[in-house]
Amino acid sequence: MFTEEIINRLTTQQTIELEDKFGAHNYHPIPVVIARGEGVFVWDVEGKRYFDFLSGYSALNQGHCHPRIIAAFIDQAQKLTLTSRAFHNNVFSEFAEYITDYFGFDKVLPMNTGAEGVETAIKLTRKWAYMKKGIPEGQAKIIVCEGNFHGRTTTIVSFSSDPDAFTNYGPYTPGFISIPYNDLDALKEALKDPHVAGFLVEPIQGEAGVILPDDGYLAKSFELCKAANVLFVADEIQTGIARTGKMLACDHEGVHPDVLILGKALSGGTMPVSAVLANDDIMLCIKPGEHGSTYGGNPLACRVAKVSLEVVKDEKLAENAAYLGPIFRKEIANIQSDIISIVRGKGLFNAIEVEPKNGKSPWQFCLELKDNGLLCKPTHGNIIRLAPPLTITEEQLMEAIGIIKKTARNF
Ligand code: IF1
Repeated sequence: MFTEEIINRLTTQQTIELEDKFGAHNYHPIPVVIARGEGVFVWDVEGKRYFDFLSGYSALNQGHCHPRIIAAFIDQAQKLTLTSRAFHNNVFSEFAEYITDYFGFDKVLPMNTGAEGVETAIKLTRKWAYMKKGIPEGQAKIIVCEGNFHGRTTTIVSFSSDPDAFTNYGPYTPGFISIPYNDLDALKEALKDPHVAGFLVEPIQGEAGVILPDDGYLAKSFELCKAANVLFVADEIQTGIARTGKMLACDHEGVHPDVLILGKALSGGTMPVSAVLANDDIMLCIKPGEHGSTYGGNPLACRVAKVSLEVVKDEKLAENAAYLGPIFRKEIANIQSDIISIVRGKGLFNAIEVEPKNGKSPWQFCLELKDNGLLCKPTHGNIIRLAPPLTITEEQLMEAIGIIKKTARNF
């Protein structure tokens, strides 16, 4: 822990007022102003410490300001940050070799945000459909699941089932078939369409509220896709990189996706880095000049991403998540409280459902958790995602569980 006083010219209230005046109102944050982060903790501008149980929506699996990641960031930032892909740089090739070996694919296409990774996977799947599967140009369809969250571009919200995500953003991009999540019969039926190119799916639906499919759903879906010559495209932007107790959530069922999308914790919460991985028969459908981005594969991102992945293995974060997850769920399930109705999750990717009480809402519950030193935020309705950095120790987890118990008792 650091001891330095947090010197801030503005108080929490002053900061929030300034943000409200000059920042777009596209979020409604929990009223806390964070000034420092270290490991599983953050401190606000008044110096109060909190457990971070959102972890930047699982971008901070390695914890805040991981020393090895920050050291690599600073070192590379002082050498070379961007060349564009108009030229080669001395970092991308090593990162490409490392990450493709790490996840078992021939090639990687580096991008920046998760949404760009999803868009890349959509374009790649369509390219493959026309060039390899022989679907007529412009007729390719991609199956998606109701309740999905894959990002916020106009194409991605075109296949969202959440009105908050798509209302008044039309006209919408065609070429997507929506089926219920965790429904193999619906997938089987949709796969009968000869123009289907791919099945884009979250192995566990995050934004929908940490919705776990039945055991075997991923493996059976993969088999159905193979039988229909359709690409299985796994969005592991939130579930990947050790969050669920395995390196990938697909690993729980031994599924090796045709296309893998990574983001968030790929850079340990330092900067946007995403990546799409696939084998040559798919990836080489995109030729030079047919896709890219200014910052995609920049040396700073590649250096940071490589170290971020090394940290996950060296510190056995997946094993830690697999060990602590069941302890967390057992402790939360045993809280004698009429407001926590259910706890579910895998590894350290968990959520609780909170019943309103005495007219107080799940939002209020999060405010009281904040007052007691733990930060999280409701997702849809009464679901609260609880996802600390995977570096959390058992002792820290028990302390955080104590905060949740105390808050539930007094709610
Ligand atoms: C927000 C949600 C989580 C994702 C999956 C792609 C992306 C995300 C499975 C796009 C991003 C973020 C976006 C952020 C809040 C957060 C979120 F609530 F929006 F849905 F985590 F559940 N695939 N999720 O979870 O990645 O472009 O953001 O880098 O937009 O408020 P991105």
